[in-house]
Amino acid sequence: MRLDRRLILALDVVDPGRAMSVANAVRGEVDAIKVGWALFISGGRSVLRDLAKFGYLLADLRTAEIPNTTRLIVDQVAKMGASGIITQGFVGEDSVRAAVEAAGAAEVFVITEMSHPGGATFTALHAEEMATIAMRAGAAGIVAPATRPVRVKVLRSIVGSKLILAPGVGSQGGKASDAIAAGADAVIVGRSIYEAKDPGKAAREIAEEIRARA
Ligand code: OMP
Repeated sequence: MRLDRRLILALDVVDPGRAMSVANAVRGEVDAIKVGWALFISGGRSVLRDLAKFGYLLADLRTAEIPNTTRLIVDQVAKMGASGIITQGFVGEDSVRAAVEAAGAAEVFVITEMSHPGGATFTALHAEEMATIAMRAGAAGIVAPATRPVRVKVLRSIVGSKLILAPGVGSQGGKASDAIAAGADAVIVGRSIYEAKDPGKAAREIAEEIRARA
């Protein structure tokens, strides 16, 4: 993943037409577009294929499965043109490894500690182990919480030069430049961009905030 803006849009809208218009509005302002289950269920494979034409498509059809099922799912996702794929870390090393193998040329990012309050209940307790598993399995990087920059810093010490993508900015209370200062390579931002009147401007402002402190 090439990170010029250090910003990834989480395109969590359900209407495929709106998805295309937001993607157009942020063209050149974000490094990647992340698509999750909501848009995939409503728009199907074609919406993913169309969004892949905008550049780096990060498919967040996250798997939490046994290795064989993980392999089947990730293989399908990679064939839809995804450049990156997100998977859960709590499933263990064999499943994460299956995702990395099935992804082929696509990069795999492993979720460690989740950004929402509930993420502190279970995922935070094992985040270091999940980051270690991600590294052993050959992942391109991890997902870590922008809502807890101190945890990003801890996880950075485990993943070395691999990528850390940090969601939880804006609507969840995190600040983009805090996450980057703690060691994240990029932030993942959804509602603060796609719900803005001018999504392009909202994305530009977040990238500028990051740049000003870098
Ligand atoms: P906003 O809260 O609207 O900015 O969206 C955040 C995006 O990041 C959503 O697509 C979430 O599904 C995703 N996300 C988290 O918010 N927290 C996590 O711990 C992990 C993810 C993720 O893996 O993308």
